[in-house]
Amino acid sequence: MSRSVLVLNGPNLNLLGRRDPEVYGTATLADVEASCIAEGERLGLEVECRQSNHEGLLIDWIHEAFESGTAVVGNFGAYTHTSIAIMDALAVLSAPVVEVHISDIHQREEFRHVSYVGKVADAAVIGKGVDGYAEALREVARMLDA
Ligand code: CA2
Repeated sequence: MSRSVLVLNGPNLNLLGRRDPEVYGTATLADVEASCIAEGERLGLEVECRQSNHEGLLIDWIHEAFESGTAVVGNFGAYTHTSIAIMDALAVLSAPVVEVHISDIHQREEFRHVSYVGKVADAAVIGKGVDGYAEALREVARMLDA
């Protein structure tokens, strides 16, 4: 199976490190993406990182992953709780899909407790801060090596 992984970040995550540090920490998206590339190198994964505030573009990128057999590590931001379209796009992937949330969505407002992404992901790393992305990549490597 391919060892490529697409790390997708959804709406507002481009603002990481610039607002709400008590919830999301002080690392920027660039810091997170650099740590994903470094963890990928350690794990022998070819990692590419992208961020969009647009649901349709995220779906187009998931379709690209589908066509190329690429695994997805995704923090789809608030679309996690609303987007049946993203869930449907992820559902057809045969490569691993791991959901990430920086904060613990289950300890926050009730509307964040539902995850459509979680209904189709193979694993989830929730509430571990930005270190959760590296953990999700290790989870992908474990699944590919199994
Ligand atoms: O905890 C997470 O990773 C979330 O996916 C982040 C989303 C939120 O809607 C989800 O419920 C949980 C929000 C991302 C907002 O991103 C910001 C980052 C820094 C500053 C302001 C917003």
